[in-house]
Amino acid sequence: MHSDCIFCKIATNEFDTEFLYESDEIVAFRDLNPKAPVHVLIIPKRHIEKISDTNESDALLLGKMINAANIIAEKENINDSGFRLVFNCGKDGGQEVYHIHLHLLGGRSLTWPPG
Ligand code: DGP
Repeated sequence: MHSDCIFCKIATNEFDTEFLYESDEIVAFRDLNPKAPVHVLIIPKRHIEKISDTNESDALLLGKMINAANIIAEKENINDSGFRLVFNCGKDGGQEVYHIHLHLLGGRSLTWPPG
């Protein structure tokens, strides 16, 4: 828990955030500034700054985050229409919050490449 990290505070439910998914290691909640009709952030409860800080020992956690995204996509009814999973990393990756989060975006046709 990093006391100055907004996502650590969300993970410990300091703000009474509605969780779409929760396990002992992971929580998921809706993005404050949604870029699509469904825009959910899946985060580990453990503070990790950047996806580039992870290594093989985090493989199970990262796999569980993708599994959580699949479960949420099913609940949000975007499994058949499709969706996108994104980790932004660092300055050029457009990362704003330095606690890793997997974006789940869906509910509309997404363009490629992203801006
Ligand atoms: P990124 O650019 O990948 O670091 O995305 C950060 C996302 O986090 C951005 O889409 C907005 C969202 N966000 C930032 N602060 C909060 C917050 O306090 N609550 C929620 N629900 N989302 C937030």
